[in-house]
Amino acid sequence: MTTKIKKTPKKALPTVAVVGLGYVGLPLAISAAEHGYKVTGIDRDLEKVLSIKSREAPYLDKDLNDKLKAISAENFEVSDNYRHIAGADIVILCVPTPVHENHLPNLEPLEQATRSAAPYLKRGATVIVESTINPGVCETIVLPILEEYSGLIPGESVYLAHCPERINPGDTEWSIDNIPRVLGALDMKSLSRAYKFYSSIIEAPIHLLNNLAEAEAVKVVENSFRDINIAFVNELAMSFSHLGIDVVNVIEAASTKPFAFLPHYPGCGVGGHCIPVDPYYLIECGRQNGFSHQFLSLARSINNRMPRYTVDRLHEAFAEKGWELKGSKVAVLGLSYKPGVDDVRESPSFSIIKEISRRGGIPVAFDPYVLEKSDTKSLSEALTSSKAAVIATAHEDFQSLMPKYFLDHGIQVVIDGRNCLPKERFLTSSLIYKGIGR
Ligand code: SAJ
Repeated sequence: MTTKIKKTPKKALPTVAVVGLGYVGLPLAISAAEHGYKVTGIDRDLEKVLSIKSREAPYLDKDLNDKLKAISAENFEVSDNYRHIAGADIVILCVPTPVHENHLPNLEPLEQATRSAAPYLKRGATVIVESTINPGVCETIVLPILEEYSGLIPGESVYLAHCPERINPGDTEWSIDNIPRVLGALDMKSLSRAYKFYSSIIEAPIHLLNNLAEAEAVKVVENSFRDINIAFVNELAMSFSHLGIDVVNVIEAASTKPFAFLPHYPGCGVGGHCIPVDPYYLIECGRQNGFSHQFLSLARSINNRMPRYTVDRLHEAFAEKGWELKGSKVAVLGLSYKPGVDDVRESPSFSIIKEISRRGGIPVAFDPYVLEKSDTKSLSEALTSSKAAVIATAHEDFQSLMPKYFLDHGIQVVIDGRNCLPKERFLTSSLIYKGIGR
């Protein structure tokens, strides 16, 4: 007699909707699809949606492109219409949280995404915010919108958690799979639902916090920590240049201390959608709650000053040559905010370009990763027409340049805004070489 073993039907995985398919949302959507979830990706940028539909990553990331191509259509659909999230068990908001020109937080994209998603939320859905926000945003901004536009009751028919993103664009070692995460939520039910999802797609530990505000605080603290440390070495760079001390040598020497020192490096400025942005969320949050973050604000002003300081170095070099910056062409090498990426958000390169123009110079920009915003189609072309070159992004293509290459193109001044060139080789050449703090 054979006993039929009744197979308990495998409980279908929750369905997932990811709103915002940029550096954060797209890797997350792909990872969830790879782990068997049925994922709907939403983005208001139709071009991006069509690119992803055709299985082409909308930004430079080879690894992601390969993963995207391997995802089946039934596991990952994309749309620019929020009605496609209807029925999703989990809805994850991964939209940008930038700052306005005046550095005040701009929560409009998050508010808009929440307003657009809320009417399509099913009863019992779990909403997770991955966007970087300051303490209090979930409680005072996201929750009221959810309640008003979905008609659902937080903690009863809709759940909310915050799991701040920790994507490091261009990093091949740390990816969404192995970066530890932190998670806070409205209540235990929200926490356990969100934890179940993340622990099913992430191999790394997930650190649970007591509430939404603690989780919101973690990310802005992480990135403010980085910003103040960069400001510290930028200030040292400006100070040590008066003492003839190479600050990079000092930092590298200090790094030999096996504890209680974490190296950061000076440069022509702090770009990206995280580091120069997140501290302003904490500064404004403090201000609204009666506290003035003087230290964070000072660090921001030091880092914001570095593009101008870089052009000061250029001006010094021109003075040494007896040249006028006014009317002179200057090649600005690098537009993206860090090496190996095509992301120009908050890039200091544009402040350098603006400052050169303000002083009457003629900037000629070139970035092999950002050709559409470059003034020339090649490095050689950018150098040929210029008297000087400023390295603003430490792309690999630039790090290998030697003095002869510059001299052969008529360049006699090199300002190394990322201290990425072999200083000794340049100092022994006929070029004037100046770094940032070296
Ligand atoms: N920078 C310096 N000196 C430094 C480090 C960075 O001037 O010592 C400048 C870079 O040139 C760049 C900007 O700061 O213009 C930001 O550089 P970043 O390496 O911090 O790159 P991001 O913005 O991609 O930061 C991300 C962040 N990840 C998340 O927010 C999830 C950040 O938390 C990480 O610490 C960082 O990657 C990292 O460690 O690479």
